[in-house]
Amino acid sequence: MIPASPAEPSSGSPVQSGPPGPAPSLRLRQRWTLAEPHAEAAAALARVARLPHALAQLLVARGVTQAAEAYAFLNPEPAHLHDPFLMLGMNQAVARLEQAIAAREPVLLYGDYDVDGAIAVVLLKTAIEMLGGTVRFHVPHRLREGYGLQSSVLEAAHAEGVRLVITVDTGMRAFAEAETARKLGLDLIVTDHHLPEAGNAVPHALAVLNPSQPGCPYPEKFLCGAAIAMKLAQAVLERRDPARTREKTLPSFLKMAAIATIADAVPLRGENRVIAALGLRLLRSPVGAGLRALFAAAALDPAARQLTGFDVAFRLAPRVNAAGRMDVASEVIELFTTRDPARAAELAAKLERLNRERRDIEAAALTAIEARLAADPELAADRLLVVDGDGWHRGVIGILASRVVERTAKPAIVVSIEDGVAHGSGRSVDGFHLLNAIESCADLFTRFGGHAFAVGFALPADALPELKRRLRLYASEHLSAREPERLLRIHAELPLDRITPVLAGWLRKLEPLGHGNPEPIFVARKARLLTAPRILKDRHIRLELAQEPVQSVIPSSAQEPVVSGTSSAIRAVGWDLAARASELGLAGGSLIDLAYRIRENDHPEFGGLEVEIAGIRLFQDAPQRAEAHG
Ligand SMILES: [Mn+2]
Repeated sequence: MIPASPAEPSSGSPVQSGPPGPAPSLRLRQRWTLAEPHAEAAAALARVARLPHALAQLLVARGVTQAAEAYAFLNPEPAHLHDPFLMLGMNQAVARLEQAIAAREPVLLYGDYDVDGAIAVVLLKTAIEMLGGTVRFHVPHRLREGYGLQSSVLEAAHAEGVRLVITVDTGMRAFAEAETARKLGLDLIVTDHHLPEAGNAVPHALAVLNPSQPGCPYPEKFLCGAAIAMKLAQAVLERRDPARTREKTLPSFLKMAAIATIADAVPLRGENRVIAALGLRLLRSPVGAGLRALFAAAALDPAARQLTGFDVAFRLAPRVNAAGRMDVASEVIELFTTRDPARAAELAAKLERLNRERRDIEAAALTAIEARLAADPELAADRLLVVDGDGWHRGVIGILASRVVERTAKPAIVVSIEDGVAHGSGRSVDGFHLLNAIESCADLFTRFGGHAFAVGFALPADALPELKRRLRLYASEHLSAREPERLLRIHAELPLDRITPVLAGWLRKLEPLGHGNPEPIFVARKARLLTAPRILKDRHIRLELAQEPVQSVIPSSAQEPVVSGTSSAIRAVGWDLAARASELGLAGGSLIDLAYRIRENDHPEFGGLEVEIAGIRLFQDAPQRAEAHG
């Protein structure tokens, strides 16, 4: 629907070549919030499961409190996948699909133009063809057709002899189109993960597969669209040959489903974590021509290094999504199904070109937006930013809005004006419900939708001044006039002398990281700079740090011997923090509080464990427990 995909970093490896993501605005204040320590539950889990306390604390924050659950979380395996037949409607869907395959009826798969929708089509298409069925598919054009099922496509398919339509990653709210299908005599199976409409009505179809619909007992409620399609594929394949499906087909499907699961930003817990973890592991073994070509284009070598959630979210997914943003997504389906390496390379090169084009367009528009904000202090002071431009590519306005939010810590809406129509896409910040804001202007739009953090809409261009006026008024009533702050969520306290290779090894078991399973950010209080900060390229800093003795709330455990004393130094790197360091007057001997991520640097000379600074402030003797300004 509305993509909430994370921003792609501007540079490659965060360790060697610079900071991930855009340069943060140094003018913004950073607010640190320390997660609830769950001290008792974490201590109990650490003791019973024999885990480092910091890891136990992270697990408890993810809802994992029992030793058996912790073991399963840290060691995902195929047995943790749920039975597809637990899904409401699966029996009816499988029966109808088997009938179509047996009768060689053509089946229309109706998808979506993002990674999730395209992979969903690929998985079901592969399964149906393996069983001898005939498939055609339709992926809507993002700009010409937009998201969702279209009656005209159903009518055309019907005219061509199609009698069964299966939607993937879409259809949950296609009430009118379901009615069209019924009138035409088309059987419709909806497979989708988007939430049903308020009131929980579901479209009238032969079967609806969606764990979020009322009455569905399926345990994992947050599968992505491709994973639901995989469940249907698995169910119909298992009825034919359960052993082969489990041993050969399902593993190959999991590779694709893992990519969709990470790319679609569903929470990486429960079964999603199992799918993502198993799939990434399986991607080490040979894959089809399309994935091979895509890895090569993204300069990834899964045989040399285990792929991470970050690799998929920031390097693979943007390339695949570029097809839907800039052009026709149906070529993605060809890429993932072709057996011809030459054709795969050609299609991957095209994705690469589209992605570069997307980045260039985005960068140029962002420069224009920043120039406008710099030139117009009144606009820049708005609590909710609305910026518009003529003909900004509609495939990138959502990403642009995310970029403006990153830079300003304010909710932002980017509007592209084209042929008298204003198309907008907005992203929000914690605590401001953007859809409510938009809904307060509902009468102005020809269409709008979204949720608290992301919205999309269209309206006649001449109504734009009125929209801006009303949103400014709304923001003045619902957003504080305080200077915006960037929120830094810290997950646990960890003195620097507790960073050990053993702990780093345990933390690696949290992979794949991503939505719902974020990379841990720790805080260490009272670290001493052993030398003056070293400035890198005028922008970045390197620090040599040692931990001063602190009263730690963290008990030790058998797996985590406490490193006593403060003699062992650890290296820290701070991207774009040179100005901050001089503002704080950092010098050899300074005492600081540090929010950080643990990094394993494989540089031949400077290898080993180090920390990447997420936030830095002078040591505060009486730390506020919950919140502090830095
Ligand atoms: Mn989806």
